[in-house]
Amino acid sequence: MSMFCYQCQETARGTGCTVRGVCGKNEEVAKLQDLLIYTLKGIAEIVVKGKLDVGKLGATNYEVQSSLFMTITNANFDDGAFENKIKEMIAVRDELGQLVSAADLHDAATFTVDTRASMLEKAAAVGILATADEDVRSLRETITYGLKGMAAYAEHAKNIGMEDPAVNAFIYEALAATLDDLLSADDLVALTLKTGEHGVKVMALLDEANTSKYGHPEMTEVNIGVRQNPAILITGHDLLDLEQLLEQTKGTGVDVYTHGEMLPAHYYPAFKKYDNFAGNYGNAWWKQLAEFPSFHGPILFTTNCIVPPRSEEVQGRIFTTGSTGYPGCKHILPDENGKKDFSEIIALAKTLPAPGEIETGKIVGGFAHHQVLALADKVVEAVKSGAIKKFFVLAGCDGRMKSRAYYTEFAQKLPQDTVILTAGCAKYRYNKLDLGEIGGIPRILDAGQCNDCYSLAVIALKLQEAFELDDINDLPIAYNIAWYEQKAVIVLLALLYLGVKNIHLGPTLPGFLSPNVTKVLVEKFGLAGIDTVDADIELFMAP
Ligand code: SF4
Ligand code: SF3
Repeated sequence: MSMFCYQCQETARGTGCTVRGVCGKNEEVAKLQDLLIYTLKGIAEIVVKGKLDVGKLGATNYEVQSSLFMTITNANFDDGAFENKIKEMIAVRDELGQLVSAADLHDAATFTVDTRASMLEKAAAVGILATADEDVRSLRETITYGLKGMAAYAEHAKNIGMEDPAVNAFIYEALAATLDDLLSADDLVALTLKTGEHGVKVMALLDEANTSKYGHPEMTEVNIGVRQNPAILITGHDLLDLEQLLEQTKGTGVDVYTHGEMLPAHYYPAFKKYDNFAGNYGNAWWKQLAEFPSFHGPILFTTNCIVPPRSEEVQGRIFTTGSTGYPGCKHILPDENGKKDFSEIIALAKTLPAPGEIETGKIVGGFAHHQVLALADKVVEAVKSGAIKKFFVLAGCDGRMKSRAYYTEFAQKLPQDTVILTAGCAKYRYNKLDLGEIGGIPRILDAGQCNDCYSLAVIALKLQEAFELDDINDLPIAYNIAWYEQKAVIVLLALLYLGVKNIHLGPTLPGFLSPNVTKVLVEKFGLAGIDTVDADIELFMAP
């Protein structure tokens, strides 16, 4: 076996990618990612054992979090970027290591490597399978993947100037715990839930950061057709990158379109002032190979998901920034004030044709907690009158597996007196269907990006209050969540921490959940997979 990775929904045979990632990640990148994670665990060990004050670690907190973010599925395929990051983080680790006695530190906190070859050799010994016990490995990886999602959201919030000391400290605590052989499976189950608790905190933090800077998302119609100007496509989740791009393209004659998870940016009041913010082009991340050729203009990746481009023509138009990277594509770094210079992208856009039309029309979104709570009276009334029988949280990620057609069919077959609450790129499976309205409330309410699942939790908690229920599970809300990468893992853990039961997760259960860990999740939380659409709808709609 040359590599082992089972962190995403597409993992080979549902058990693990062992030769090359289904995502396109090669053996070398997989191993360098393993070693980077191991190095971060070493830093965490020093921070925890040395009782270092996390609040005084300054840039290290951000560096650790963006390193975790780099290893999320489809974020970064650049082996050179990982080699450099490992070297940087080892230097950070060794500087911190001087503050504690090396005698009782784990190998992760002291190992040395200098060349690429020595990195790969070390990586082979410290990867996922180095934990022999299947259940301990499963729990350690569940926690680590949750931390990757948490770090991604923390990084976005920090880019906008906000951080939560409790989240920063927890990331070290939990990373260090994954090295501790004395922890039992029960200890690790408890830590998994604590990861969910901090998942709620980090999503609340990012919600606060985004809404305090860009306003509360509001009901918005987004154009999905094209205009005649040259244009740039921006994708990923980072709103600060989008803001900088809009500022720099303003008045240049170059339009900006969103792709994938950047669509919800249109719902924020702050971005509506830009006349060149033209609309959304295309669908979820996995449609890149089909949709990028006809866009014609440059493409800026701010976060996952990158699909390795198949043509040199498209690759030549791709730029990356933040935690993303792709070999051969230009990576844009911020200056010391966080400003990114996108002039090269804008100049390239001016030389290229306008986007080719792939569809026309509009989609409606912007139903984050503030907007839905503004409609609360209407919603509560519709439930009381029986006009709305049930809400379905159909949030999460999209992916290329054929079996995900389930979600389109599920949305189509839901009874007319139900409403879909969505967030994340999973929405593209049904957000262009015309499902109508119930008393002025659209039957698909899109809250935003995957992190805006936080909004769905806030809405549920507010409805619980409005209906004076003791248990969140007594609400007429069912959860049928699609997952793909590790941000969905932190969203799932956050929902479990909030006490949400009977979540259905698909299209397949995570390969990293061992049979025993799955059993715990089934018994304790009623977690389930998906069946056929008809069987599931019948089950969900049963009184
Ligand atoms: Fe396989 Fe997913 Fe890991 Fe890629 S991220 S190597 S597809 S498990
Ligand atoms: Fe999608 Fe990659 Fe997860 Fe933010 S863009 S939800 S998969």
